[in-house]
Amino acid sequence: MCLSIVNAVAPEKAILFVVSITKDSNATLENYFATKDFITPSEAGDYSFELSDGNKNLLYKININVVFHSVGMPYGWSLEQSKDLIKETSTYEVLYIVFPFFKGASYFRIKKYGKTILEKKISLCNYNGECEEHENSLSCSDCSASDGFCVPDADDICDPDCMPGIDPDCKQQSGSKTETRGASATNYVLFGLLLVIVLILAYNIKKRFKR
Ligand SMILES: [Ca+2]
Ligand SMILES: [Ca+2]
Repeated sequence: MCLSIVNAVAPEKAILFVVSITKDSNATLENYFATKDFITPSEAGDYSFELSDGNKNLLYKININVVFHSVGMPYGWSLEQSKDLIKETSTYEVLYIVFPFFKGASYFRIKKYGKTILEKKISLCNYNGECEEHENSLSCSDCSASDGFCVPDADDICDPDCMPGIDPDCKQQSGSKTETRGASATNYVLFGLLLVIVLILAYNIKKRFKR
């Protein structure tokens, strides 16, 4: 039971979609990529967001009630002065929708009242050996840990994209730096010993020549 609670609160491997929608139902898929996050809960709403496989079989669906927010009336402005600004900013909304991760996710679809307003073919990996747009180490073997994306998991991989102190595996790296420092100290001792031997030899040779 404890495990299920942990599962419920931990971010999971997911696919994030960034979408902009205008009030007159023009939708644009701005970006998408694999991430670790909490799945967007489905609610009663006029919009549905769907993920399908290569045969367009539905993998997952999230319903959302899209609310078009506007900026408030700026301080000191009259309603008349703010009218255009409020109208303009209330005409579109940027949404961040998180789906569970599906390796075979191939189509992203947006519907309004059941009618498709956007359908896009997506790819999280094209297996061509190059780490490209929409690909990262979470979704694609084309990418290494150095993919511009921080995965701060304790997975024995120090992710160079994470800020210091974020990835617990990177502590190990500072440990290896200590080892490097230890190794260079050993080098100094060896160099010192070598110098002493050289000096003794030089002293003995000099003594021999004096005889
Ligand atoms: Ca690729
Ligand atoms: Ca990375």
